[in-house]
Amino acid sequence: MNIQRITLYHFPMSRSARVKWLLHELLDDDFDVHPVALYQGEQYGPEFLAKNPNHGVPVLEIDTGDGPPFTMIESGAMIALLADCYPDKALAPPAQSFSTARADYLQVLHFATTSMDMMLWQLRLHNDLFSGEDRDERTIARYREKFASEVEPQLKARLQATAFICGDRFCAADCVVAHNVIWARMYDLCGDETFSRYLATVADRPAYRAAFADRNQFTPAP
Ligand SMILES: N[C@@H](CCC(=O)N[C@@H](CS)C(=O)NCC(=O)O)C(=O)O
Repeated sequence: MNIQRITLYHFPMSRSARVKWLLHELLDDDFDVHPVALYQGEQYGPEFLAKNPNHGVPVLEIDTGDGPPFTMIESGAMIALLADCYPDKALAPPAQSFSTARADYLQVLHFATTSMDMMLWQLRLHNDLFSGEDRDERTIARYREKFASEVEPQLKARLQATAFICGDRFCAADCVVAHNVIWARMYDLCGDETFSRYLATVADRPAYRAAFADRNQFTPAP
């Protein structure tokens, strides 16, 4: 089955920016972006909930020209699938047989979209989105400490050894890890010079610049 057209439902700087970045890497500008007004609650409208009952972006519609488009609602799955669907772009180690490169890539990708993401989400909720009694300073302190003492050293060691997160070549996992590093910096994490160098390296990529061209439209609080 061939992919005819891809539509990404997107909000600037959010988790959909990871997918937008990878799409620019793979397809240049040859896909559609549908903005979702998260701060106005568009994600709770019936039309959006029919696409994603979890009321979040990214949502990816993959049109194969054979019936209605297939809908995806998890950024990690989108990244893994898309990188595999365009093997000529070589943004993921091939899956055909076991390789330590593939195992490491998948592990980093899933670490970034689950463990690391969970900590950043707690920071976002309690710093930017909750107010009053819902905002819990102890949760902020707990996850800041956990991120700084557990996550940062792991990422730093990798980025001191190689230019990119899984080695000397850029791969799809960089779209998630670098997005998470940008996100962490909103909370004064990942301040080390190693992360500045990493972000400067990926920021040279045209696809990165295209993906984050809308970053000025983002404000942390609704
Ligand atoms: N696990 C999902 C999480 C998606 C998610 O929570 N997206 C946020 C933006 S970063 C969102 O759209 N939130 C709006 C809401 O929950 O109402 C993924 O990574 O795709």
